[in-house]
Amino acid sequence: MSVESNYQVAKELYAKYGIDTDAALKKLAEIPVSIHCWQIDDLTGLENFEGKLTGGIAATGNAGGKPKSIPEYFEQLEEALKLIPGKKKVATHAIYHNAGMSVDRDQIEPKHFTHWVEFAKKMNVGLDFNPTYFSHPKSEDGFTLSSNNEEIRKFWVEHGKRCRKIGEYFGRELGQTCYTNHWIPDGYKDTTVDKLGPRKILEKSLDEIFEEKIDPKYNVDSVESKLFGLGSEAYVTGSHEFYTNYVAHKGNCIICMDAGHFHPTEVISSKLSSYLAFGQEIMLHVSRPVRWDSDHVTILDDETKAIMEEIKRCDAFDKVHIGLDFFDGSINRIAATAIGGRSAKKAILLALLEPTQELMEAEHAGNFTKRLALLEEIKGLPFGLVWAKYCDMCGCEQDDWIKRY
Ligand code: RNT
Ligand code: ZN
Repeated sequence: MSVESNYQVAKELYAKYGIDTDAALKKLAEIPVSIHCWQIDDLTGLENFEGKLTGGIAATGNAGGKPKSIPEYFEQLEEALKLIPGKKKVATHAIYHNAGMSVDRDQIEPKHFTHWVEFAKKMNVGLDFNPTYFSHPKSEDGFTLSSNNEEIRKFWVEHGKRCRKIGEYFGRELGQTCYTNHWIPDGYKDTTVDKLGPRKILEKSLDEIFEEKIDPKYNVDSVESKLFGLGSEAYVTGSHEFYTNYVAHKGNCIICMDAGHFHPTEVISSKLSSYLAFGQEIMLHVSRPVRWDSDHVTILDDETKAIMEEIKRCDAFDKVHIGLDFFDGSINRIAATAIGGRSAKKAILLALLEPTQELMEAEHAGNFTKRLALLEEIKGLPFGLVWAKYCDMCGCEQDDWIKRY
């Protein structure tokens, strides 16, 4: 049985439910997934290969093959990207500049990131960006943008400002908007008395960083909240409520939600519509928390499927920007990047193959029996055959690649 004849069978079966698989494949090809660059090297960065990861996040595991040089790093990233079919962006981080330790974070400039533009052009991908407010001596006491030490706060404000200019440079060079995501590790380990103080400082720092208007054609900023980190279990300055209010009041940036940054039974899929109701754009870090913010590789699990379904149901693929964020050092890092990217794409395809219109009509008519019955029956449709066709269309291996790892 060939991919094509299998696809024809699938096409017929989906058509019975009113689903046009050709249209779904066409739409899938237009939706970019932003692949984070840091699974390849456990978030070490190119700034300092001996650098230590701090900020309350951790890549555990010691699988071999971690890149030891800049060329090796890009070779591996390229290999991973080739295993992910369809449209992609790459999200890079400030510590992936090419100036070594001689240029501090408050001095970085677009010229230190030309290698990323070259790589993006070669791979035909867009770029997203992230300031690195961690893994640095000036973040060691646990506070950056919300620090009450003015020298430290200023240093990180300067970093944030410069990162937006790098985002703008990426956007201009590649002709597509760069989403620059600001995540800070700030918080306290134990019972916190002054919870308001650091948040007022953070507000001021963000106001300063976002003061300069940058054309949203080139750069849009997002702010990423968190519930807790290692060493900031009791209090995190940049909480979800803080950033939600910041975004709504200031209108100078958008929210970023990471699937691993909430209470264990709290899901981001159910939050999307509340932002979309107000016309807001959203940045996502699709990750997989296992009991805590563990940053396991994204898979085709219930929440990843629910996220993509929700975007489809809200018709918001142009408003919700899908990015990945995980780092697992216990398995091959190239394969880990590929597995996460492919799983996100699969989840998008599944969502596109949903008979949403019919489900909505049933719901609006009060026919909840039909809604549930239909939702359950479509789970048996041969989605894998459509996925195989997609990989084929994109010139991407379906499963042969697994043998190499
Ligand atoms: C940390 C945040 C953040 C980082 C990246 C590397 O908890 O999720 O997004 O993972 O900046
Ligand atoms: Zn994240």
